[in-house]
Amino acid sequence: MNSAHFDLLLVDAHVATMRAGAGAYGVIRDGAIGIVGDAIAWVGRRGDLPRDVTVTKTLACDGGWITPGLVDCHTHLVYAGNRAGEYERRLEGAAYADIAREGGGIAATVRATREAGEAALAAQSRPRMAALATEGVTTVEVKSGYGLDTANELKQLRVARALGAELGVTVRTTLLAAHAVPPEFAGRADAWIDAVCADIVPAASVAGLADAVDAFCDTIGFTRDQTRRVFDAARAHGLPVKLHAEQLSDQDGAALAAEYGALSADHLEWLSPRGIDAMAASGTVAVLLPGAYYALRETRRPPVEALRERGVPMAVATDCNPGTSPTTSPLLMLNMACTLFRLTPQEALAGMTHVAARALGLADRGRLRAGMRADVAVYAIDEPAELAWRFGGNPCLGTLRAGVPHFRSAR
Ligand code: DI6
Ligand code: FE
Repeated sequence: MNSAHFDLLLVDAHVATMRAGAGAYGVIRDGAIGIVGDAIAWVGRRGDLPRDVTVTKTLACDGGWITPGLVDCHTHLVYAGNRAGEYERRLEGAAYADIAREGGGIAATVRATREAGEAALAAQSRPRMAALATEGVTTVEVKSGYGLDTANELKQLRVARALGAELGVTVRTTLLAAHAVPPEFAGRADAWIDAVCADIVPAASVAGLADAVDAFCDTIGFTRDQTRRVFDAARAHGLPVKLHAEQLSDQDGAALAAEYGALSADHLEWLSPRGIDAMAASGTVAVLLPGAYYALRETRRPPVEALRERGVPMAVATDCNPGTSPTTSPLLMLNMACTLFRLTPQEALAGMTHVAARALGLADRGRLRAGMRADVAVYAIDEPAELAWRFGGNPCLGTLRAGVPHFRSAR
């Protein structure tokens, strides 16, 4: 038998493998993980390591916990400008709709994003992606939707991909041209959807810049029929779909998404039993976004108990965006998912690892076992539930991304 060799061996840690059927969190106490290249070659108890194993580099994890690298499966983190002034005005009583009517809100972010060159847009967005990575994120989804014309939508997607390459984070890009009606099409939403379907979806597809297509189906977004047209265009280009569904009202969007075999339906505060049935039947992931719920002071929770009962997988994400979820803390979202939405800490961590990976169509990450991509996070915590229990502060010591160590302090 050939002797085993690992390029990297992680030791001095407990491991939350998140493997199915392996008990709570798939825990292995006093574990070790052997890495070869960009993949996990071995996971088990340290005492069970192959006796003749040779190792190029051993990395000690200070008695902490190793989890799968976090997957933030819903963000709008590439944008320019900020909306803090709008936040102050809203606290003084101004309505979101009034601000929008005066040219603020999403339109303000669209103006700033259009004005920014690619370098400026990257410079403003880089700290947000870096902050996610610092808390343990190794894969992040980034949506367009603040360009709202072909050139600027593609610019957002290019910047997202470039930042991922620069920071060593996997970036999955989603075209969200059907986020709002741009000023050039004011009062002509159907004409804008025509342009999205005829020009922008094909342009993003030909450029290879979109991994999926999303839309905002709501009273202040687009109708079910308009959403269907966007989905048909995506399907014609072989792109999977996702949907901002049932955030502010019930448009039966989740069922529409399920009809198209969507990877996910996201937000879901107003999700109906019919929508739950449709998602359960199609295997569409429910992406829960407690940051937006919190920031909008919503009181209607997504139907977590019913989703759980029907076996609909639940993911948790930051929704990082300047209007309704200005956060770059995935760990705070784990806390909010439990405190506000009543997920268990284990469900929340699953929701930001393997379930989130599924919401992006990625089967090679999110659980720790041989053959998976070597994306892991290391935390200075005493037990896995601590990740959801605390809020504020960052116990992440570092990550491996495709086997490459990124640690806060030398080791
Ligand atoms: N739902 C949201 O909460 C954000 N987009 C969406 O479709 C809001 C985006 C913004 O206000 O900039
Ligand atoms: Fe969103």
